[in-house]
Amino acid sequence: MSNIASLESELLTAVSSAKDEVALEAVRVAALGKSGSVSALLKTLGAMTPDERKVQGPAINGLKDKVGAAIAARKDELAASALDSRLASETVDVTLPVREAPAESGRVHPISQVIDELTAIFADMGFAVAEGPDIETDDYNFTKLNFPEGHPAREMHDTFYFNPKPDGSRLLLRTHTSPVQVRTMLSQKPPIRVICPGRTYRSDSDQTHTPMFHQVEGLVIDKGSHLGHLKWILQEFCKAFFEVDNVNMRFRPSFFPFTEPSLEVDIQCKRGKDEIRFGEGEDWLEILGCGMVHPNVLKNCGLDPDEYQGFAWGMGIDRIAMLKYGMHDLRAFFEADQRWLDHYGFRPLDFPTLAGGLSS
Ligand code: 2NL
Repeated sequence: MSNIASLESELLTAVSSAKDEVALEAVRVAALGKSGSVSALLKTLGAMTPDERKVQGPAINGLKDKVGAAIAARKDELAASALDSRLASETVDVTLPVREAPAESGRVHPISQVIDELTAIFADMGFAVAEGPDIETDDYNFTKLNFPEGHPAREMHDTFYFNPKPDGSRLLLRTHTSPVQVRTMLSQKPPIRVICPGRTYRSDSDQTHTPMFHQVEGLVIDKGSHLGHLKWILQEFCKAFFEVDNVNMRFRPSFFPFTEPSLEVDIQCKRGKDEIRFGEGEDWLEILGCGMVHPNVLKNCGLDPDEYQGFAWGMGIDRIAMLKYGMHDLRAFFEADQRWLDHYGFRPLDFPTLAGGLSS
């Protein structure tokens, strides 16, 4: 066998037995590299006679091309089998459950959920949301709301007071959200349609009362606002919030210093062992207080009671949240127990909307 023929069979065997791309590259360098065996043969052409070169030239170049082609083919083969083994080992199990993204694993507290729900309902009726500070003045929390100085009605609210200032005035934690409406009347011109959800504070603590709780109040001021409007708004609210087609409501006379007349509102319900249903039954459940804004309050807030009249209502958020979502112990709301929140909390990206469903 000639030199060339034996080198060829040696190189082709080395190429076909190269196990990976690194081994194949070593074969290439040993054959076609600068000091490779094929390159060495090519260099011998220069010293040959023209007749020898005519024969050896095509033979050596043929060897170079053949080995080059074999290396390229083996390279493709190795790349394909490397891909095959990756495809075989790196599988994705598409039947595994989707892992929750961190942004979705948190939960919305039921109070926040209920505030979002009632905001959606009242926004649909044209109400804006107003907010104010938790720390208030005696003037905004009581005096402007027609609680006269030294009047027993002030004692009805177990107020948390701060230490008096040198001038004798005392700040306090607001006992209701009404000061937000006072601020709204003082800073905006009628017509006014606002709801004021937020934290309120009273020094009271037992099974059904926590020192901090949540209220939502509503206020409408215009030239012709009357109790008929108020009844319609409350009825629509109750139907939407409790997600029933019909509610029966009962309006009973009551007293609040800031409204005249004042009314308390019950909705008809059926109490079961572990649930309460609205729109049926013979029981009554008190859910809110309301009335026509007292002329003194309008005056105190810069409005002429001969030109404007309005109505307002107030409702406990914690209680309606418990009613709607079947939570029995008010205190669990504020214990920040992760297990309670995992159970009763809401998914963060499910925003309540009237069209999409409030509690879905
Ligand atoms: C209740 C009763 C009520 C209001 C709140 C109000 C606010 C202004 C003027 C007049 Cl600025 N009224 N708010 C009116 C009636 C009742 O709350 O039982 N809340 C839990």
